[in-house]
Amino acid sequence: MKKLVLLVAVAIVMVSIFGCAPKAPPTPTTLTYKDLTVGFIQTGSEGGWRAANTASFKETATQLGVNLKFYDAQNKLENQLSAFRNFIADKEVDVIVLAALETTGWDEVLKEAKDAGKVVVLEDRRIDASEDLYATYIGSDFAEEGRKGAIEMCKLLEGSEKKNVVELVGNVGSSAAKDRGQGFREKMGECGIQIVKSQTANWDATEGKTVMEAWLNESTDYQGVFAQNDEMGLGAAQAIKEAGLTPGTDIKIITFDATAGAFKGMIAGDINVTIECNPLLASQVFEAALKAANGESLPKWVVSQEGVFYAKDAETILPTRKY
Ligand code: GYE
Repeated sequence: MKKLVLLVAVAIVMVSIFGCAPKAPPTPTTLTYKDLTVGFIQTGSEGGWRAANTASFKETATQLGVNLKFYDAQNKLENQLSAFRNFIADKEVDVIVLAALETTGWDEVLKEAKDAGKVVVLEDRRIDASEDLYATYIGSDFAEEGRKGAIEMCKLLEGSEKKNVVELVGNVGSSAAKDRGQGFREKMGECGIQIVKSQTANWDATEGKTVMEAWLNESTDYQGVFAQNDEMGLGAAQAIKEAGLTPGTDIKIITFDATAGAFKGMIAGDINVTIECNPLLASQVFEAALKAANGESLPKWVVSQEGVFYAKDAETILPTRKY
């Protein structure tokens, strides 16, 4: 009551001094997708998963009418950091979307973005930064994928006297590589799997082949390949064949992503199992970007729902796959 009286008193004074009522503060306009400009910093263009992820952003932006400024960092962290600062300086950009190459090194630019009032949404890869520096992260639980991978490798090596597994790792420092490796190691002990070799092949088929060739030149006493993505697994399968062994039989192979390439590899008998990782994240990311730009608070992590696919089902399932 006291407050109301005070307000009325102020209004009367205002009208008497200025001859007009105080203006109501402007109501913030609710942005729509057509008002939204998104600066998207992609890792690069490595492999089938990345191509599907990029395509989902370009296609969905066109469908929704979002103004998408797309930046391909060519797998260089310094390129991502400079693009981030460019988007902070770009008055048109409302939201910065980041697929981080590495988990560390982001605090400074995130603080700059916050000071500049830019919304930041993480997609695909998580980072090691304080959650109040970004609106939300939309992406997979890579550790859970790793755990699934170990469980599947245990099944494949059931009854095998030895369980020597070699690990083809993604780009060093990325959350996908770190967390898949950590998740796999959490579970592998349950059936006595040993990781006897581990090296990065940067998500690449050719590098995967080269690294596996080098290992096979040293020894052929391996029972499994834990390839952190499809391309590296397909490269390893090629090396195993050229060493006179049979991939999928003499040496079991599990991969991650479940791209069409993995399904073809499973149909060919080279790959035994692939753990799905969903690249089609754009519609969720744009929805989150719009909500955050309109001041809505969001859950800090929106986890992708993903499955596991087996060689026995590959022929039937491949025609239904979107990537
Ligand atoms: O597994 C790999 C890509 O971040 C989940 O990056 C993604 C990974 C994916 O290069 O194929």
